[in-house]
Amino acid sequence: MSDRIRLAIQKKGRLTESCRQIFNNSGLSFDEGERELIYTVPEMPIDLLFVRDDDIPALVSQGVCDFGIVGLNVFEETKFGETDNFNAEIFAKLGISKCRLSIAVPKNVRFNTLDDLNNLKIATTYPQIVQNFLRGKGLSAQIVRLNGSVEIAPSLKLSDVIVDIVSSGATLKENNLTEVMPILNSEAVLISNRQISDDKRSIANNLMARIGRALTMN
Ligand code: PRT
Ligand code: ZN
Repeated sequence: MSDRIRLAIQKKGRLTESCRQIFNNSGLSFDEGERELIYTVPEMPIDLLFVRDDDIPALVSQGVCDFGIVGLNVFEETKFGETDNFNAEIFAKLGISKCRLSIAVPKNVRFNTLDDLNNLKIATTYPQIVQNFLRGKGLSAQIVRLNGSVEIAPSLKLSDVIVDIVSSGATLKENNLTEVMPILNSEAVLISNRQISDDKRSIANNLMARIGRALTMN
């Protein structure tokens, strides 16, 4: 078997450090060198491609990479946005980088039931997930898409409420926002192209077996 798998990893961010720890704890080298786009893992038939996390689902869907490690939030957002030709699926949940995508409201906004969202402006980096959630609940609201600093949208009058990633809750607190409801529980997931060969699938299974202990230690 001469196949190698190409695995997309976040170049610089929260998932990069977690991935490095898991690889190193499993006896696998990991180096997202500044010069090289692709890193050849010497201990296993795996090549790492370092990219922005938002690009990972599409790279896997298009078959540029066989696998990728990405937050479920980013995977779902891309999947809902590309319903027709989306060709990636979850291979394994990794149980790390846990967080939730939640609705949060400022003190001046009354929120007792989900119906209170009707006709409000919601700022978020995840418009597809929010739209899908609203549709499922029979609600309609205006979505304002922001790429960052979503938590300041209500104070700038850009929106009434927000839907954003929450971990400890400190960011919401600093911005006088109250978390009222999670709409997605997220964690890092290993995703794969739907048409990978059995040989490549078997390499990924070997990788999961090898990193399994490091994942439970995390
Ligand atoms: O540059 P690139 O596009 O690759 O990275 P990025 O800036 O888009 O992503 P990054 O590195 O911030 O996060 C990568 C993934 O980590 C996310 O997609 C999530 O799946 C996961 N993750 C886990 C988080 C958090 N925890 C988290 N706390 N992602 C973001 N946050 C941010 C959140 O947006 C908010 O601003 O942290 C703040 C809230 O944290 P608390 O602890 O104050 O609640
Ligand atoms: Zn990103």
